Amino acid sequence: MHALISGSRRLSVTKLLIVLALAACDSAANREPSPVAPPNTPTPVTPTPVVTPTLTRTVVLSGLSGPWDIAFAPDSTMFFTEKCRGLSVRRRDGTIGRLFGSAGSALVASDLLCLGQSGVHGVALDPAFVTNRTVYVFMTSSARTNPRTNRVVRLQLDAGYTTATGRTDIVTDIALKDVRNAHGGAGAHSGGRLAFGPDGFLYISTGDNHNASLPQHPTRLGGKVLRVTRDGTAAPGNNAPAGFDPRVYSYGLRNVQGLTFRPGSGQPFIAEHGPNHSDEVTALVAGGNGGWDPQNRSSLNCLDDYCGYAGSPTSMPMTDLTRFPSAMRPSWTNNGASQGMGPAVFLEGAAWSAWNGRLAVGIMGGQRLVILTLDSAGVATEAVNAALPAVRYRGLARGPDGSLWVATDAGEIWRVTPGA
Ligand SMILES: [Ca+2]
Repeated sequence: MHALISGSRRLSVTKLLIVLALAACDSAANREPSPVAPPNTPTPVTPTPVVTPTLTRTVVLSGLSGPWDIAFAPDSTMFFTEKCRGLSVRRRDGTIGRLFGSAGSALVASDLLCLGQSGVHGVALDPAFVTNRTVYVFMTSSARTNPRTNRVVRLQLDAGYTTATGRTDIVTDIALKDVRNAHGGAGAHSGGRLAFGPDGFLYISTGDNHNASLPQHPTRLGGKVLRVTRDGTAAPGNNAPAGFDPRVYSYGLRNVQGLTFRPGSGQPFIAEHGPNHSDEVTALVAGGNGGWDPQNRSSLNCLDDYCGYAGSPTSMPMTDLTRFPSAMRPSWTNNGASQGMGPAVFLEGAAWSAWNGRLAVGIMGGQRLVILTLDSAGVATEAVNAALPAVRYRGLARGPDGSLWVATDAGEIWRVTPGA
């Protein structure tokens, strides 16, 4: 059983703010600007004071097993996934039901494979959920395709949120790291976030599997963001390059686990882990290349032909503008650090005051929640840490009332609201 905890804690944001000096930390040129700046030298961004909301944090669920993602029905019913268990629901009366996944679920997925980092990841509700009761789940399957794959399954729920039926696997060929290699165990770098865009299409994030060829591969679905219809077919307007799988919306990505849409413009933004440097937030465009290409190169000593952990920000960049001059530039690079940047969601609503419209990004290794201010072009101009506990931030979601929901690797789900 999941323990319900009603405790509530108020935190003062202002006193605990850490202002990160953007675009200024790692560059000697920026630390010691010359009197006459040479062309192309970025202008250092001066952190500015911000009026921050007071945050109230409530632990809603605890004792979960690897909670990964959260989604809401319009009636405030909450869905959450646990990596090795599957999809569960928290009904409005607070009761919990296991809908889909391992033994004990209303609908058992006998092929659910919990493998290292992989298992059940993202959950998204159909935009017409109120009428069609349809949800989508990203899962790793043991089905003996060769190799095994990640997939997206579609389910129908009953009115009382007690059963799941009609499983249909709408995307079955998302790359999975099937076996261990020199860079770690099987199941690594599966991506796995799901979200419907304001355009009504389902976006699916994937990962590079520690497989060097995937991010730039035209037809294998690793290191990508896919954009599909409810049936898993390619959405119109993906603008994938000639020869690419038409489901590909963006490619050249590493391990995308943050996926959200900017209020107003509707532009998708992603967050992905860096290797030993440079986590990245990137604003996606249709057909865009994220510039990640960890394929072998003679200048680096690459184990198992994967250069993703070799080299430096210069020799193995997250966005390789030498190989791909037109690659999508990152909005933010976590000041050049790699801290396991994962989930992301835009805050929305007047209650957030100064943070309304800002991008919340969860960091796992770094154990913090970053609030990014973006300019009209999507470039981060300021980053502050939210005054919240130091935990591994695994999942973020926006509730129907605008509240921020957080899934942590400590097995908790929180509700965070602005104001007292
Ligand atoms: Ca990139």
